Amino acid sequence: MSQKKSETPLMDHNTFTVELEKHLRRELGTTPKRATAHDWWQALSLTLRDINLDQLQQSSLDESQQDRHVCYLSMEFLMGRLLGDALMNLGLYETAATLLQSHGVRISDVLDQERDMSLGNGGLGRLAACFMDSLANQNIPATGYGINYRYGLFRQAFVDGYQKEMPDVWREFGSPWETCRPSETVEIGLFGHMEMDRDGNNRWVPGKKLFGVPWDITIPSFGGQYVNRLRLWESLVGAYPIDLDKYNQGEYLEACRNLVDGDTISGVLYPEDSTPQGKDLRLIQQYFFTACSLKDIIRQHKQRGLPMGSLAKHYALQLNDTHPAIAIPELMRLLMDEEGMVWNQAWAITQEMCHYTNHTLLPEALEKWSASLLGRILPRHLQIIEMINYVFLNGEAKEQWGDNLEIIQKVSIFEELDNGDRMIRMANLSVIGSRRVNGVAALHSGLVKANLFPEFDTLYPGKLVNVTNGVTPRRWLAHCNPGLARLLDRNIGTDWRTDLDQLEKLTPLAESPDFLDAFANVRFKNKERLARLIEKECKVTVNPNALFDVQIKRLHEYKRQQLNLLHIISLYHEMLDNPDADHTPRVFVFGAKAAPGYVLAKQIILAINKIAQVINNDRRLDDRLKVVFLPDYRVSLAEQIIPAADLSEQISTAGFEASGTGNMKLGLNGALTIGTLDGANVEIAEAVGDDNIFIFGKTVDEIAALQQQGYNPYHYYESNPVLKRAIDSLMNGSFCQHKPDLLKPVAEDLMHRDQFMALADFESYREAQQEVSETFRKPRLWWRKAVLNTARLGRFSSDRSIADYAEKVWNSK
Ligand code: F58
Repeated sequence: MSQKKSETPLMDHNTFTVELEKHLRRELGTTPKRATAHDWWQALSLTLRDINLDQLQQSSLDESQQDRHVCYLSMEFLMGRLLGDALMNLGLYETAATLLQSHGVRISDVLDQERDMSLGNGGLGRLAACFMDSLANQNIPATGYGINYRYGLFRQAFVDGYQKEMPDVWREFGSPWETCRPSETVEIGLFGHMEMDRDGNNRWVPGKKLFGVPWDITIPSFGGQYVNRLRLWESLVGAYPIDLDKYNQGEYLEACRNLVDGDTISGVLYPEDSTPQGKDLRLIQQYFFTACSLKDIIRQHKQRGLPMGSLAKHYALQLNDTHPAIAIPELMRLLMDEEGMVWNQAWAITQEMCHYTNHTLLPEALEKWSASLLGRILPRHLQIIEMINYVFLNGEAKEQWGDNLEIIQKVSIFEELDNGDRMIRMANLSVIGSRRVNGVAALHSGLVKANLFPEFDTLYPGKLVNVTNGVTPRRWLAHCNPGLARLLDRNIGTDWRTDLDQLEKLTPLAESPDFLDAFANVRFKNKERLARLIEKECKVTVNPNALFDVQIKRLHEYKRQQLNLLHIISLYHEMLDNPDADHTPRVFVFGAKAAPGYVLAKQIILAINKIAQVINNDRRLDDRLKVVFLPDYRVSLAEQIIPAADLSEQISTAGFEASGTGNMKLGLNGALTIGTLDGANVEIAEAVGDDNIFIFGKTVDEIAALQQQGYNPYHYYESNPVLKRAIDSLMNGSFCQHKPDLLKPVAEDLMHRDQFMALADFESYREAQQEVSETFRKPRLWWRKAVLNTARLGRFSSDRSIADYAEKVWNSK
């Protein structure tokens, strides 16, 4: 799927200068002479936003166009910084850099002014951001719908090795990228009760009304001709935010209560990863943005003069995990209660419009809501969900399975609890109410069919499909690695930005010593840059000639940062035992946030920090081993780490990482992967070939077998002296003499529980790591593998993912 990029920028140098200065003077009240870096950042952002807004009307918002509009509903959009990417997309990067330079300002200082837009936790949110980019690049009309959180994912600092969380005030005085559209405000209801109207129909009388105000962000394609938008909802209370009676009686706090309630709904992003919290505020957030989005879609449809019966023909909803699954009963409610349709017609439209992406198999991460809670907040929706379940169980399910109670109980939307309450399984609701359900990598989608929803796969053949994730090459190669981008341009042309399969043309160059040198040189420069950042952030000096071994992702037991740590300790011991041996120098780089309530994950962070401190200060090592944990891992930090990585750690327990996308970003930039046969690693291994990746560890089947037979981590501890010594050193206070018990909880968990079987994979991991060290000592061999990684990972472009969605899921192009 290649798109032609524009040869000339949408705005010439002179107009650009005039527009930019206009923004400086009018919006910011300053002049080029007096402007601070922050002023320049704001003015540049406003100028680019304007260019995009002009194009928006001519492309995706053009009402005459017939393509099905994709509405990507997601609680999270992890956008990162927007300016650098936008300058590159609009072909104005050099123009801006030169102009700033003429005022004595460095463009990098200006780009650094931008606070990341961290409206997401991790992979799921970043995927949504990559998909928005690719939808624009595939010229598919699309809107991303989400929440305009006032506070994004917490900022992370380390205090004495402990993670400390601070609020993320990312847009204290507004963001130049966001345009408020108050005229498109919608009203939604919450709470209340059901009533019978005069015609005997059930009617919902909400107890509370809320407004959703849309804030739009433009998403340009490469070249800027095609522009989509992200529409984020902010919650506002009704017409009377302040109770003046109470206010006049001096009850100031009580008088403002409404204001506080209304504000909290879009106030904060839930900082959880992998385990959703069953809190009522989260359910209200889910309903809030979903209901606002559906109202918005229906309003636009009507504005175009189209009949309600054709809604599904013109709009496809993509539910990013089950978080927006309440869209299914909400759409039914709108079509029946507000548009007067009968059940069957409303159901046909709903099932035609909705599509659901599953991102996890972890049972504890599958969302369930208590029916009594949901019924209190959304009484009409509970009725509709009950009806959907009734029709399903007495229709399709009965036809297929008769009275087989075991299966009926499994496929039912409701799970009956012993205490009499019922839980609503949002995943079952999503499968029943959607036209397509997809997993996010081939292995994962296979497991979705075989283990998670086998009954649904039998009942609805063809409904469950796979769409392997991808990453946008504009941000994750062109923008973050300009050195490599230039090298590629010189050798294979420039089209790879919008047609990543072009990277295949690099294959013969993997045999050219000159090209390998140039490739290695780019990496070295990137490592020097990262080394400077490490020095600044961690006060640790690292050697850019060492192997940079990188693990960057959320901190979770299944991702197994603890396995990495055990290997580091074993290397440390080995170096102390054999100080004169020829060890490959390594720098271990970590970046990860732990959910604030996830105790063990935070203990693992503490352990990494404590061990880093000891190792980094041990002079006996001669600087051959360093461990750094960069604080506040986020998109803009990833952009600096990824181009400098030699080794990409993708070491989750097989069967638990649905896909991973960091694996794709690192591989694309030429890092070699050390990984298990999990998630998209399997497809990455297929693409690059067994010789160009370090695969280790138990397979999905072997993990399942081990679980079946009863996993005993202590057995591995006892029988492997290297492992035993590593764990003992955690136990006995070697890494924190002042508080010898500090790291005990991590050691004890590993020995006695080890839910994700790190110990079972330790030996195989260590062997693979030895192979890594040996290979790194043979530069020709290493760089050949690195080039082949870049050359063969073109299929992991999110442009390909979106083309797959269009074909297999939305039927849109
Ligand atoms: C991630 N899920 C998967 N969830 O773990 C990863 O393998 C995959 O590549 C990625 O999705 C994209 O498909 C993920 O990031 C969350 O962060 C949820 C946030 C809300 C609570 C539950 C977890």
